[in-house]
Amino acid sequence: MFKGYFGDVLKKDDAELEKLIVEEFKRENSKLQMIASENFASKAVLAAQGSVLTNKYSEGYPGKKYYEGCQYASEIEQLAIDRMAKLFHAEHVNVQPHSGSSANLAVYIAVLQPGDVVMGMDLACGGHLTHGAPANISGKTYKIVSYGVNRETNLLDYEEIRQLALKHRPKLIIAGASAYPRTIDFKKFKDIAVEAGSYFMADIAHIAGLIAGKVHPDASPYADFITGTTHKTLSGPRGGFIISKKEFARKIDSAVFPGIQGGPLVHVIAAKAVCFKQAMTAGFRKYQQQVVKNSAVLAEELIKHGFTLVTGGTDNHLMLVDLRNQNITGREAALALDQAGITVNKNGIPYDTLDVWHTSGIRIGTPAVTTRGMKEEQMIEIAELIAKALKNMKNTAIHKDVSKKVKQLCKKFPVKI
Ligand code: DSN
Repeated sequence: MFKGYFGDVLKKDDAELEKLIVEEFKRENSKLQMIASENFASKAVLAAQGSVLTNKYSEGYPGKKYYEGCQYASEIEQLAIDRMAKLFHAEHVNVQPHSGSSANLAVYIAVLQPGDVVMGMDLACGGHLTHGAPANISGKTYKIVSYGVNRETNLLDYEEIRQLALKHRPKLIIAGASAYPRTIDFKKFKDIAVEAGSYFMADIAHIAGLIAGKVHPDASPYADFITGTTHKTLSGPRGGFIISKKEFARKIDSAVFPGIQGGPLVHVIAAKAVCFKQAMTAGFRKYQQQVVKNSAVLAEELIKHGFTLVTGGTDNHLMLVDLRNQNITGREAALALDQAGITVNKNGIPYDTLDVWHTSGIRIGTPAVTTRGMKEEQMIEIAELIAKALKNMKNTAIHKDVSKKVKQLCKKFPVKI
């Protein structure tokens, strides 16, 4: 039976909570986790995050902390900064953002004034909430000009983005997405930003691991600011980061603290340091290559089973399945798959006519199953299981069989904890 890396400690003090954590682990271990933004953190990452460092306040930055007793907290933060700088060829790094959303907000606060024009990818076309969605503080504070994708190809249309930028002259242009299955051309974005007189920010939250593993082009040579998260393809702890050119260092640091945050999460920063060390290894590079290979095979197989993929396939760790030809909604598909043991999320497709609660698509990602050690052969099997489940929505016997096969597959590739 799974005990967790905390042994019996939690069980003795809080059996009720321990049980819930064990149940969650069982859920993660016995189903195929295919939400594209999720992954499994290593035991070392979990150990650092669950350490005594959670006890320490260390407001400020290494070399200038506002409390006493910060010598080790400072060293740990500096280690995380140095490792990240090396990994991403960065001039300046801030590892304190609690999340990707905080990282984005800090950049906005550092360089924008309320009412400034900002250009980001439309959430409905695969962008992120914090890139100017009306419900988010970004959409409420700045004048947002959203770009989408081409209606026919569903690809980013750089000429259209350029025209929009030249017309609106945004102060900041954001590249980056949550549901875009193709390579993003950061150089093209930079050229557009230069021509329009804009700052350029790349939000690499989804693809940070791919970039570190050199299977997606780097944004560092082009972006004034890079934001992201450490828990997705990087497979570290849940948290954010900002990379910037040196000239913005002071502005970025003071936007994070004291701008929008107080005490940094030293235990999370320590876990980020572990994750960055792991990301420098040859093994990590191989892992990222496998993530992308698995994604390509899964996409190809789904197409063979008669599914339509947005943009016709994938270059990265995720794919978007357009379910309109299957006559089911994204919500119906995601619920059915989860019941069968394959956890994905419903997702709007570009120019979706259904609302965000129902949607016409699902998003599928390979980072977590690849962390378990699954390869091309398993992707072929997973595509078959997905097809069986979605093409027989009312057949409980088939769904039971899929669920049984998923459990067998998960047993063969256990989550290492
Ligand atoms: N919510 C995350 C995702 O699933 O893509 C992005 O922040």
